[in-house]
Amino acid sequence: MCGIVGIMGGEPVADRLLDGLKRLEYRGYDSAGICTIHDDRFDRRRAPGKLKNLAQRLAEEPLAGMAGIAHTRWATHGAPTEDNAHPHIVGDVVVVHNGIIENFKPLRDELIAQGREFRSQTDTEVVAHLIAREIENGAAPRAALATVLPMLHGAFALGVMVRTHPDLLLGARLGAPLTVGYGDGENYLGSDALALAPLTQRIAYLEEGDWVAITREAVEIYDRDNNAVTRPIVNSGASGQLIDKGNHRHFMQKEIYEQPVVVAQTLRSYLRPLESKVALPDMDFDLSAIERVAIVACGTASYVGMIGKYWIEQLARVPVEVDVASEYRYRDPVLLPNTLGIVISQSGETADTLAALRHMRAAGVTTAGIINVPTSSMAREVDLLMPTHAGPEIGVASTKAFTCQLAVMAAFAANLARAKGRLGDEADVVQQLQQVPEAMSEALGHDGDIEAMAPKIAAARDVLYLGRGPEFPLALEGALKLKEISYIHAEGYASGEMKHGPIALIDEAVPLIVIAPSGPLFDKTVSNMQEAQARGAQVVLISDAEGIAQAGENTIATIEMPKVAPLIAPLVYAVPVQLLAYHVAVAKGTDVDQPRNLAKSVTVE
Ligand code: HGA
Repeated sequence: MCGIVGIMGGEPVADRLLDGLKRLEYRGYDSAGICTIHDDRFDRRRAPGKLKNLAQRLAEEPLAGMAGIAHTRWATHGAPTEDNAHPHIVGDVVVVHNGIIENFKPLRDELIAQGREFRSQTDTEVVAHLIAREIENGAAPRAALATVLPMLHGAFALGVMVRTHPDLLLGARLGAPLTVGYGDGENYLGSDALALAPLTQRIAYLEEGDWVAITREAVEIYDRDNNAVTRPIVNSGASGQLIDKGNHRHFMQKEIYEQPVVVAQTLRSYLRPLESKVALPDMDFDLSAIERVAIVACGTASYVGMIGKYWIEQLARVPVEVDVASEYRYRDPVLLPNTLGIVISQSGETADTLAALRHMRAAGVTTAGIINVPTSSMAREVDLLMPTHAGPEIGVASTKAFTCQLAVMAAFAANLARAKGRLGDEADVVQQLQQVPEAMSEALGHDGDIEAMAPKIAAARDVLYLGRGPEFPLALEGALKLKEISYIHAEGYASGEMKHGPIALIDEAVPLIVIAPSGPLFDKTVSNMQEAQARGAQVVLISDAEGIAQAGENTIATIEMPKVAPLIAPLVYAVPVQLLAYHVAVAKGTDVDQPRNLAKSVTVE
């Protein structure tokens, strides 16, 4: 979601701020802006739409100045227009904000009653007014910020500058990430280390409630009680190079193709092949004491949770419940003793999942996290971090993060099963998991077949996906992927559910994508598929050679997968499901990497 970059610099900042925004582009946004301080005045350029529009504005009217803040906005309050784009200037104060000020309405009413005028529909503008009001009443910038922060409810990362103090850059965070970068005669503020990578590798991650005063010479960090605190300065290791697409047309395609490598990389840290063991990172609690598991995640990650439920219950016989994070704490879940709470998130900053994690921790539950960004809020707050090693994922539609999360989930399920004395042949499990990268490569080998049949799906208005067992959540993932990037309406169903309603939707115009590896559930899935075929369904069957030989007749296409053990089938069958969505989107000409209305790191509730 939106990105913040700030530079208190020794050289002109506008181009570098724009570059920082480009590095945050992957998060998704719908407008952008930059404000600098120059000759004791603010100078600002903003533009709706992509960064190229802002770059164009800057080319027409360049911005001077050695200090400034910049922002990419994913609108939550007010349309993505130029007036609503950040930075917001009120009097001597300029503000950029990530998150939502939940109590903005009463604050705004109060400010309007005091005669203050608003120029945008954003919640953010109240922050600028509140700080400006303090400044007008004689407060110094730091004191003004410290007074205003406790008035704000919700989640925010803020960047603030005050015209009369051109050598000071302020920042604050609560519920949204913000980092400080340490340079040479310069210091920085950024949503993440990636944004600051060309400027510095020396990064401090602000903690919840922290605020910071940045000058060229120094960085002073304060906690929510305004005590000066130190936060460790770490080497971010983030690459200064802009991540590029290599030979691929889109980041999503590149990331789909990276999967054999990154899944192997992820599995490597969870498998000890020589000892035939599946291993988790060290933990200071006893897995064998876990009597139930509660998994919480959003979107694609929640389907990892659903697949994990099949695996954990089958292998370890430990009951699992899976919730979407936005519902979790509001349903007041019953958290029994000896529950392990697991959160799953690519960014580790997903606002709803983070809130669910905190809910579990407050209830005294031990927590674990399957997370791709090891410096993220969730990674730092869980009791047991189970990292994925997918590398930065740029495409908004998750692909490699999904399969790496699955790989970790499979390793976790096997560990829990062993701790419970129920794993059986561990060497066999290790061997199956080790086959994943190669089987994924083989699946990628069928890319051409999928590309060739994609136009048939691209013409559809609605598409249904069917799966059974662990392939049911994969059907949900297939439908979500297609919706996200091709804007075609799609739904996933447990194949046995078809005749309880969805079969009414079937006619020749509705393609039915059936995910059915041969194995114990195959015949039942095929019966459901044939019931739909009898009613005119246009079936695409994704199966192995055996399954296709048995049931591939009367389909509009078959996609052949290697024959794999049921445990690893969801990892392997994820590949054609992703490729299908990708090629359909390409055939439709949509913006694959930055689909409309979507954001990558969803830092608002
Ligand atoms: N609520 C603010 C900022 C939105 C945001 O954080 N997006 O990711 C706005 O709507 O401008």
